[in-house]
Amino acid sequence: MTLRIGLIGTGNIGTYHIDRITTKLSGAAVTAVFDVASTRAREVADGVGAVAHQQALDVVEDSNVDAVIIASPGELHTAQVLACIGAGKPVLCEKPLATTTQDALKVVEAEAATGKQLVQVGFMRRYDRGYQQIKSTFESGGIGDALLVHAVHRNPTVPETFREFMAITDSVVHEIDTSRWLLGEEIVAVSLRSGKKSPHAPAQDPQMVHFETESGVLVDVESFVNCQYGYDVRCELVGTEGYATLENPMLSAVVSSGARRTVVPAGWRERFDAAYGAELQAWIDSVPTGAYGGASAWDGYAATAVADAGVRALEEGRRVDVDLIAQPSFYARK
Ligand code: NAD
Ligand code: ISE
Repeated sequence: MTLRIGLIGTGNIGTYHIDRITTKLSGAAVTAVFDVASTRAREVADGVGAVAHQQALDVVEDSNVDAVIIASPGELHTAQVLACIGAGKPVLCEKPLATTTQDALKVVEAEAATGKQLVQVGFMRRYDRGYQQIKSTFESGGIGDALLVHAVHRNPTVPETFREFMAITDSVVHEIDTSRWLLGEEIVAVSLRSGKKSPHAPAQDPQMVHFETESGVLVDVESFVNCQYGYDVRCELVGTEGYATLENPMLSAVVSSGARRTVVPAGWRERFDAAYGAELQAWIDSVPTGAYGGASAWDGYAATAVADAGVRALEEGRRVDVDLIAQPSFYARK
């Protein structure tokens, strides 16, 4: 049976997902879309034989839509996810689940009240083979007990509208999720350091972000979103008996004149293309059973709470504790 997907937000990643569902993945078709940029939405809809609706909620309520993908700007996610929960429709929400901890909590409470998992958050790094290998090595005891995580998140450039806090809420939120997921424990405090500013950046950049986890693991993240040269994501989990490290996939290499040159991914699409595909296919396959393997609403809530603490740490120039509610039993497996 073909899963009929409605998609809200036909921008950058929304069209990337639509193209993949339509041309590369199996078991699903896009039947409805909405975007406030209505001409673009209609063009996208026409291209895949979908309906272009007048409002986001029309997508959710469309009887030809079994499940929804949300790819609109982050501040709209909560209302759109709550509408999906209200309609009893599974939803894959791009990160972040919400832009405030209070909003993320509303999603957790609404979903838990239904007694059924409907929400998955688009933290696609969980589907990257490199991250998965680090996790399986760690969980099998191959490097002992976790002590440290070193991470790097470099983007080539960001728009002029970039402000410091966005590096945390938009980019480092991925490291928040991967740290929690790899270690299997919550982050309890955040602090930040800024030093010399890149002349290419519209605001302070790079920034060093530090997390502390429940068991005392220290995580450092270099966030550098104007590095100019490409997209570079690194992660090393250091344990008591060894370490597991991410190797960026090599896209190609040229050897000439006594030197070997390899390609640095241009952006997140190139670096995580396989992960986005694996994430989407797994979600499509999971909808009929409800056994989702990706990040849950709880994970989205915890990530938002840590990001909020990070923004406060930035604004107030101090270490900030993360304020999480006790995990509802509904999310216990995760
Ligand atoms: P974008 O600006 O390219 O696309 C957002 C789209 O939403 C635009 O087409 C815009 O017109 C539309 N929109 C605005 N208001 C709307 C509304 N009220 N209802 C419906 N649509 C509306 O942004 P993007 O880069 O595609 O990012 C979208 C989301 O995806 C963000 O939350 C972002 O963080 C996330 N994202 C995730 C990844 C990842 O690696 N997982 C990568 C890129 C973006
Ligand atoms: C973007 O929104 C993403 O989620 C990418 O994965 C991330 O690397 C980038 O920094 C964000 O802007």
